[in-house]
Amino acid sequence: MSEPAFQRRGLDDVIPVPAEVRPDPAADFTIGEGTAIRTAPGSTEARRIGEYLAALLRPATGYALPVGEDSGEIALLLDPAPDLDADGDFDGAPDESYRLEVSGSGVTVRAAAAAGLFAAVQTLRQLLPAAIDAPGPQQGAWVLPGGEIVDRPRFPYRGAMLDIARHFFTVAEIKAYIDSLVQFKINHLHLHLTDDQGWRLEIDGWPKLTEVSGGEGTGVDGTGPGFLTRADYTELVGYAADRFVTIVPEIDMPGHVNAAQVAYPELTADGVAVAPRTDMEVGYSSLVADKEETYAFVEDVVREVAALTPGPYLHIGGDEAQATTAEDYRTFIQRVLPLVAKYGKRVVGWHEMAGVELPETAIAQYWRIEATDEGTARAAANGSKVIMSPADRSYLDMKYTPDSKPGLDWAGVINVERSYDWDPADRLPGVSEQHLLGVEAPLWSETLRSLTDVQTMTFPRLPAVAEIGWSPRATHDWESFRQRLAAFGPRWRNQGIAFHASPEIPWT
Ligand code: TNX
Repeated sequence: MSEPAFQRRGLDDVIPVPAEVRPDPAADFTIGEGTAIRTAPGSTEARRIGEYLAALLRPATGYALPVGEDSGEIALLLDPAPDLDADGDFDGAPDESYRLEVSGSGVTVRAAAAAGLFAAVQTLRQLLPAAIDAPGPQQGAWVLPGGEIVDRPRFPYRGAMLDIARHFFTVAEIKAYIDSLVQFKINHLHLHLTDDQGWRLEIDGWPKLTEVSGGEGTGVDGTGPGFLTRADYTELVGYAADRFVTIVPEIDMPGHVNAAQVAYPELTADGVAVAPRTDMEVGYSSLVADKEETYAFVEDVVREVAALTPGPYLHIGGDEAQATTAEDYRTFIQRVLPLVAKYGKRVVGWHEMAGVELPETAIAQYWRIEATDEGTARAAANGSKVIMSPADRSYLDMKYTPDSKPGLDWAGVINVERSYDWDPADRLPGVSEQHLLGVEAPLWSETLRSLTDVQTMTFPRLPAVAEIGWSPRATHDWESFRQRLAAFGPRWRNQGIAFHASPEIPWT
């Protein structure tokens, strides 16, 4: 029987492209029947990542791939001071950094922290043929290209956002989404939990938020009901953490609150109930800045969300508050900022929040399409970090072409080249490399109805934003990116992930 040969992969055929790659074609390693995985002695974290790697490789190889601490050709090692700086120019946070060496006798990964081993495993996965992602045994040689990779992130924050307010997605769907994202070294998932059309997180003491505004008939067109119980949310946070993803919860205020006001009329100016809304309008609802009930509500919600969230961030929205006067907006934000601090979290807000004086710990997320933004620039000058999410580049809910579906087009149509060919350090005057916490690709769900829709909008544009966030700026190259992206067609088909087969990419 002749084994169909798999295409040999290149050591730099990875997304995001690694910082340093030194191929050695004479040093390929082939994973075989007897290959084992060896993990750092005494580390339960390294062991867990070894098991994660084995679970990824077992279905397609059909090999046993035992994981242990004593022997094995694939070694995942923790090293407090791995040599990660061949160029002598690296002074960033080392947690996600790693060194990966493939030689004729095996693979050695070294990292200072478990997050680095996990990042290396994602690289290793991509170095194998696409058939590695098939759900059952495949015939062929599992060759890893020889040589050495030394890799580290450009920015500490590389995020995606999912809007589960306009359309709810289940715990299982969000877990599947996380699994699809971590392959590209995404390390934050921002969950947009509340909006005019729905409230999706159970809050102690305010049961009607989810009973009423998470129930049947909520979401755009009334087709996206559902909510996360506290237990669901906790389960998701844990699932994400196991994959080195930090959940960033967003409670959008003072605008985008119709669903809260439907459930609790005391949150309106006149205390009279408002009608549920399932249309796509924005900018019509507002919490009331000069009513104490507002802050009792906000404090309960902030306390609760902070208690459920181990990560450092709490996102308070702050966008499109057209129904709030400028004075009320300032009053409101200045009351809420200390509340977030009181419960131990660092505030993130859409950049409109930067119109108000911010503490330097606050983070502004730029989302518009304009070429300048005074508030964001001022916040950066005052020491605040910025997350770059320009809608005309990074919004995953924009259409790919004028007639592609689903999607919106208010920020333009965004093909793959447009999502790749920009740089966050050039986007706004006054906001440069050192002001950036990182990048995020938001996915709003007004037009989405299924996980398939989520995947189709995300892939292949999310990998573009992921590469901008991880890889050194000097490596940025559209021609190289589109060639590397091409290899993901069969990978995603094997993983059961829907994607937009953009004609810009020479899919294999
Ligand atoms: C603007 S982006 C919004 C959202 C919409 C989105 C649709 C932002 C902070 N606000 O309310 O869902 O456009 O693309």
